[in-house]
Amino acid sequence: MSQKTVRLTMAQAVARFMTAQKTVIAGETVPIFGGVFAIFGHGNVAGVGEALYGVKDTLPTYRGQNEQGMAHAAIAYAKASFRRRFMAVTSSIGPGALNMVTAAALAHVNRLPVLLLPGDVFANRLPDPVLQQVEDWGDGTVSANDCFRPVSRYFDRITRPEQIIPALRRAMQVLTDPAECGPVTLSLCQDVQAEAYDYPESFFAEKVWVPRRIMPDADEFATAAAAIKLSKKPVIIAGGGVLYSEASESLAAFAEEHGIPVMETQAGKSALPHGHELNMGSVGVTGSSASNVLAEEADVVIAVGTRLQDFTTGSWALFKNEAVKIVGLNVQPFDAGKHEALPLVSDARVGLEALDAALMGWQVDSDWTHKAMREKDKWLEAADAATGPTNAELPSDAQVIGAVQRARQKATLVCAAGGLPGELHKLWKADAPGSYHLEYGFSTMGYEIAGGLGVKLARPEDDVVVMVGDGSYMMLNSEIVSSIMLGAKLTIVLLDNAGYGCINRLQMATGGANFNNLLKDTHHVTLPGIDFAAHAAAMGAVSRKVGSIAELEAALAETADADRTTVIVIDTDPLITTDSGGHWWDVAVPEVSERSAVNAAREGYLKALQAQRIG
Ligand SMILES: Cc1ncc(C[n+]2csc(CCOP(=O)(O)OP(=O)(O)O)c2C)c(N)n1
Ligand SMILES: [Mg+2]
Repeated sequence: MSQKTVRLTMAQAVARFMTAQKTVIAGETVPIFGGVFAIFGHGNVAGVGEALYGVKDTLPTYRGQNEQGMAHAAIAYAKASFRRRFMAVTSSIGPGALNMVTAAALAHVNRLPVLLLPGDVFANRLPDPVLQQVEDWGDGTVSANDCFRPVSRYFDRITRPEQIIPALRRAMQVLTDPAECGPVTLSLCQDVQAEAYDYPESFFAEKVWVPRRIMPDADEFATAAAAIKLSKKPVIIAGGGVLYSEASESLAAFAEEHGIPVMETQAGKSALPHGHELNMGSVGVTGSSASNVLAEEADVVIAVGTRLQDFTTGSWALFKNEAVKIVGLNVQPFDAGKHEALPLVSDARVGLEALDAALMGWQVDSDWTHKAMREKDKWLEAADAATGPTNAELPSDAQVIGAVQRARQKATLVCAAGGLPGELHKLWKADAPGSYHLEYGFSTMGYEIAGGLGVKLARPEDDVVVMVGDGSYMMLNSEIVSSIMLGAKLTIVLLDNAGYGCINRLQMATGGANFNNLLKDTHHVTLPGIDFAAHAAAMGAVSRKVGSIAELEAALAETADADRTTVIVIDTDPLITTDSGGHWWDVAVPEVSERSAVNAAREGYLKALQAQRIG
């Protein structure tokens, strides 16, 4: 067979292949790769670097400051694009590569596509050991990049140039599959990046990827529909899958037609507008009182596109109805069948629309729907009380959230770790689908600012507001520089409570002494007094420190039109959180301790465990 070929290096083949992959967004064919984040070193500068230069006008390369940060940005880009578009990230070998492992795990947990292209050691092994090579004297095939295996959906090491052909094909299948999607790692041996091969021209033909919408199985569907029809007190839990399937309208129609209240996970929040009368808000450990009261009584829980992690299920103690049945509507069978659920493997939109049609004419008893609406009103009153203006010298996180919400009503909010996610889950009023972007699958400190950059690249028109604690800021803030370089303006609101407030509270709740969380409780010779505004200014950001909620609102209004990333710092109280709503969370308390507070907490813990549904 005489196929037309083109002689390219393996790295050039990777770059060229990426430029040929397309998708359709709003009727327009666009590149499926939004770009490549790159930090070069040995192991990628000569091979991948040369290849990316060659395609820079069609596939832009962005220089980040830290490999983990770049990968966070790339992953956030995919999440903000509802997984319809994604990015690649390339690193040198050794430390550069391993800096991406945490991000790979983040993408794995959150089911988000990203193509990781770390450099690897020489396939020919002749110059071994090279700089930054982890030598394994028991196994010649192992390199540092094997760390990516458990946190990649697909991993391959490319030791011959032609291997990249099946590897990239498999990579695209995984990146675009709604059930399998997650991080793909192609570990590119540095000598092989530079080796040439006669690649078939057809390998670089344009390919347009359209999302696959999985239809339900007839038997599973009949069982699920029958269970819902028999229910008296059904609820819907909307997870991230609702957003990725762009199923908000179908969800609203289904809930309205049948009178079923909807509650949202962290990844699912903004599936319905907060003002929708059937949107009960957050559910679970950081749930609204409305959601949690209903979830306790529910006889059928229609779990749509959710992993049902412990924050959603209150560590499986939330659903108190003995007869409760879960219907697991999910593209991924692994999730659909969790906890004795009746699995309904399907795309969320297709599944909801099919259920709607099958249940046409059936409505839940209106008492249940009215109860939901009353509970929602009660919750809104409590939430408004928590977020209202204040003159307090040290405001709460909730009061800062209220100020941000009042000043930037249309903001797209980004956050990941600390005390803020719980407060935002309860209190942030999200409107448009995707306007609430929480990384709470892995809850990675340091995702916030880098993630904000990815969101802004994916949605340049959005007013992207990042809320971040002092601890997360200290862990990873350097992509502020990238955001300024790229003209990707972020508004960063930094809540400085001088330490790890949420872990300090958790420590107290489990009977622990205040120890090693707030800066004042750490072993130190000098107590740090970090000037965050000066730090951000030094990186080129517009920055200021404000002394009150009123000043914060004014600063947010004033900087709305700033031409670059802006950091606004406010001191907050580390001890206050919103009492209303919420649910127990399983955190194991020591069985024996010399501290009486720990013993008391242990007693409470054992009682709480009795409510846990095992299965
Ligand atoms: C990378 C990483 N390390 C550790 C943790 C555990 N952890 C969760 S929140 C937190 C403290 C966050 O501090 P800060 O950002 O100041 O927020 P605060 O708790 O004060 O609201 C820690 C240590 C984590 N989630 N991620
Ligand atoms: Mg803090």
